[in-house]
Amino acid sequence: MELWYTEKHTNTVNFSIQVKRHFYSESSPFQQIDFFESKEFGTFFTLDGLMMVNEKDEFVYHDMITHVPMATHPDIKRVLVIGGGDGGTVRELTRYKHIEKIDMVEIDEMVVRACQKYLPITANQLTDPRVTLYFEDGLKFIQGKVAEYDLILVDSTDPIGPGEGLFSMAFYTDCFKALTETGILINQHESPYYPNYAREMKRSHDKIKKIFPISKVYQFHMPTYPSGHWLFGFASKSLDPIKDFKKEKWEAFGLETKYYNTDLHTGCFALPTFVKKLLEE
Ligand code: AAT
Repeated sequence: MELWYTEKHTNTVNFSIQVKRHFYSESSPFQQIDFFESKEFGTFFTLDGLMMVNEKDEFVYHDMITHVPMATHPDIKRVLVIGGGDGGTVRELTRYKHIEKIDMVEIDEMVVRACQKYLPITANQLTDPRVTLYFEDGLKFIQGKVAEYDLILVDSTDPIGPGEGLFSMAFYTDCFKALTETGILINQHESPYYPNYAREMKRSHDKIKKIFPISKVYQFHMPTYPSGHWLFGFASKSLDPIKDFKKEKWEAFGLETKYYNTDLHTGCFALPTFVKKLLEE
């Protein structure tokens, strides 16, 4: 008998992956957590029935959330990750030897513990001595912090459930205050393609551009997220991801990456016309 994982991408579109087994299913105080094993995508986990991370395309997301800001501001020393319980974002950050401090604030400890057990491919650097884990709501953690971080990476779920507050005006304002003068905020920015996701993309962008002098959006290809077309937001107090791009400096780090490269750094900010229109409307 064939076993299939099916996820609703819109009311009339489903996405399915054949699975070998569904081996973990628990309700945490925050969300429903499920782990599966599949032939095509290896091990993957879902939160409230939505794909978060799988072994096959996680490199796309984690390269793009990390290396774009690191190549814009190569002197980043203090970083805050909000969400990201699978550890993939932290793994990429730990590859930079000059980063001194990585705080990760994840609301759901159960996600982290399950990923350490079943997804070591992403969780394997959470024990790096520069990393401190906080199991709290990122929304609360950031309140009252002033000029503490050079980079904030919001590696969050969609704006439903515990992730909702991480798409609010109050949260983005607190992030602005928590950043240093050359600070950068990267946030999980949803997808421009299906209207149910594009609505959130637009709402998020409209808020961030009111707070940050520089506010851009960049894209990448994520096969297992709805439509495969996904975005991160790049917001900063002073640095522009294209004008201030430090190509040579980043290349001198000598990091091997599977998705990100310095051509893509500029390319990913070139948006299709329908996306530009949606963002400008
Ligand atoms: N690295 C890609 C994985 C994720 S998971 C996002 C994480 O954000 C989850 O572990 C969830 O528990 C955590 N989270 C949600 N809300 C909060 C909050 N308020 N404070 C701290 N952590 C939170 C991202 C997947 C993106 C999926 C896009 N479709």
